[in-house]
Amino acid sequence: MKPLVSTSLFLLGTTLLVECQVTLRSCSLHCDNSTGISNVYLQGQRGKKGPKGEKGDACECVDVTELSEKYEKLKRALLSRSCKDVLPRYDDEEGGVYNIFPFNGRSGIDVYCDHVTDGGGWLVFQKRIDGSEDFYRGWNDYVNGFGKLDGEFWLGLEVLHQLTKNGSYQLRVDMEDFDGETKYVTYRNFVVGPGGGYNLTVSGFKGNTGSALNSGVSFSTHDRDQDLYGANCAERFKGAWWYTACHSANPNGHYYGGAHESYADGVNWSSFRGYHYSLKRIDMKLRKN
Ligand SMILES: *[C@@H]1O[C@H](CO)[C@@H](O)[C@H](O)[C@H]1NC(C)=O
Ligand SMILES: *[C@@H]1O[C@H](CO)[C@@H](O)[C@H](O)[C@H]1NC(C)=O
Ligand SMILES: *[C@@H]1O[C@H](CO)[C@@H](O)[C@H](O)[C@H]1NC(C)=O
Ligand SMILES: CC(=O)N[C@H]1CO[C@H](CO)[C@@H](O)[C@@H]1O
Ligand SMILES: [Ca+2]
Repeated sequence: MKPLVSTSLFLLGTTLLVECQVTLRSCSLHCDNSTGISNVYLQGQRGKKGPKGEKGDACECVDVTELSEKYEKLKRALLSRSCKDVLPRYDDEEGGVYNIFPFNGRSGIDVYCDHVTDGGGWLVFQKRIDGSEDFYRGWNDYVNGFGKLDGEFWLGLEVLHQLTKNGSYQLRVDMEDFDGETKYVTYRNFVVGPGGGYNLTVSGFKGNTGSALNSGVSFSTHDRDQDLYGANCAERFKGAWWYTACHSANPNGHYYGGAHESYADGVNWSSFRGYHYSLKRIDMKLRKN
C-alpha cells in the first residue's frame, strides 16, 4: 500500500482547475445572453494581436459540457482533502476506494470512503469481513499497512498518526455477529500519537455496546511488546492492538468465524459477544469533526 502520488500531477491539476474556473466565470453570462441556450457556456479566447488589429472576442460560445465534466472530476480529485469531500460515483454507492489529498496537496493517499454510515464521510482504516487477510503480522506491517482496500485491510499506524495529529477526527467502530445483530461505538476525539508508541488517545464515548479502548497506551505487535502486561499480549491473543493487560476488544485477532473454544484471541468485542465469539464483520473508521 504505497500512499504517495506524484506532486506534479497535483500541480498540473491545480493549474487546469484555475483556468477552468476563470474561463467559466468570466464568459458564462455573456454566452447565456447571446445564445439563449443554457447548456452552452463560453470559452475564453485571446484578442488578435497587431498594431491596430481588431480586438478579438473575449469569449467564444462553445459547448463545454465535456470541459465541465472534466472540471468536476478534477475538482473532486483535487479538493478532496478527506472522505467528507468525496462524492459517490453513482447514486447508491455505499463506499469505495478514493484518492484523497489530506496533507496540503503534498501527496495523495488511496483510502476506502464509507458514504452511508451515519451520513457518510468516513475514512475506513481497518476492516474484517471474511477472514481472507492474515492479520497476525509484525510491527512494520502495522506501521505501513497491509491488505486490500476493497477487501480486508489495515491502513497503517503512520498514516493514522499523520491524519489525526491535529486532533480533529472522531472514531467509529461498527460490528456485526453471525446472527445479523449490529453494534457501534463512537469516540468524539481520536488521536494516534507519533511513531515509536503510536499511543492512542480517545474521549467522548457513545454507542450501543461498551467501550473497549484505553487512552495513553502504545500499540503492540507480537514482535514489539509495548503492552502493560508481563507476557506478550499480541502473541497470546493472536492480534495487534493498543493492548493494556490485555484487552476488552481484539479487532485484529484471529478470524474464527463465530464461536470458539479458545479464550479471547478472536475478533472479539467483549461487551458485545464476549471473549469466545469472533465477529463476522468489524470496521474502524474516522471522520473529520
Ligand atoms: C445579460 O442580459 C441581462 C438582461 O437582459 C443584462 O442585464 C446583462 O447586462 C446581460 N449581460 C451581459 C454580459 O451581456
Ligand atoms: C495540522 O496543523 C498544521 C498547523 O496548524 C497544518 O500545517 C497541517 O496542515 C495540519 N495537518 C492536517 C492533516 O490537517
Ligand atoms: C506512550 O504510552 C506509554 C505507555 O504505554 C508511555 O510510557 C509513553 O510515555 C507514551 N508516549 C507518548 C509520546 O505519549
Ligand atoms: C470486559 C468484558 O466485558 N469482558 C467480558 C467478555 O466476555 C465474557 C464472556 O461473555 C464476559 O464474561 C466478560 O465479562
Ligand atoms: Ca508485555
